[in-house]
Amino acid sequence: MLPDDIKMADGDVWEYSFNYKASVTATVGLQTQTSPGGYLGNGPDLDFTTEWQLFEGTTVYAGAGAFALNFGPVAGDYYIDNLSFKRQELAPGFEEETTNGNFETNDLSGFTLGGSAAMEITTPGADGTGRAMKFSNPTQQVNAYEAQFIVILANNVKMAADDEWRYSFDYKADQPASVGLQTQTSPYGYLGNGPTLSFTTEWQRFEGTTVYPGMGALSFDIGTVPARSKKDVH
Ligand SMILES: [Ca+2]
Repeated sequence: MLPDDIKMADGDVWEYSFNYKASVTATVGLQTQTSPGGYLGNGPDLDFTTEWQLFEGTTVYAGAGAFALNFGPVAGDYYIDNLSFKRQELAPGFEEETTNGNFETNDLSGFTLGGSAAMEITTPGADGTGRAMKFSNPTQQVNAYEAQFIVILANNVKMAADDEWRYSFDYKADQPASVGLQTQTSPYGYLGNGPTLSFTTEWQRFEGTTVYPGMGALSFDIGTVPARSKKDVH
């Protein structure tokens, strides 16, 4: 249970970790709850063994105020230690420079498309509730940049060499795919290539701090991905 009736909120960054083991081998589902007994959704499964393991996560479950380990199906003794939940505030001087980055409103002014790409809001979001963005490539292209989902930094801001930036998002796809990120001065203005993401069918979290001087937009280039593939970011 989180103290002081704290609830996780979209836009928060939470880090949590604990050690766990059991007297038996068992898969135990982690359940997110609004408060004890108040079902919210399902978190990851833990594969308990007789050895101590460390679980570390950063996913935010909006509305969560408690977590339960559902160990009813397997009889045994379960051990947990070093349990930690930490909410990280934005550091002084950091401002949010995405518009509707959690996709919970219909304001899509911070996003645009290039080439053959399409986008639509989908449910649920990465935390099992709320909404996420789904972008797709209806027609496989020759070049990756011929289908782009573009994130535009708010307020026409551009990264500067002496800035500090932190950025993060959750992402998954309906099939494994390698997708390059392209840095842009503004939508369609090629600046350079960012990291390549290995999408899988499970939500993953990307976190970065690299500064690309001049960058005002970031595109996900999916032109060469077969047409049935869809990408979700959150
Ligand atoms: Ca969301």
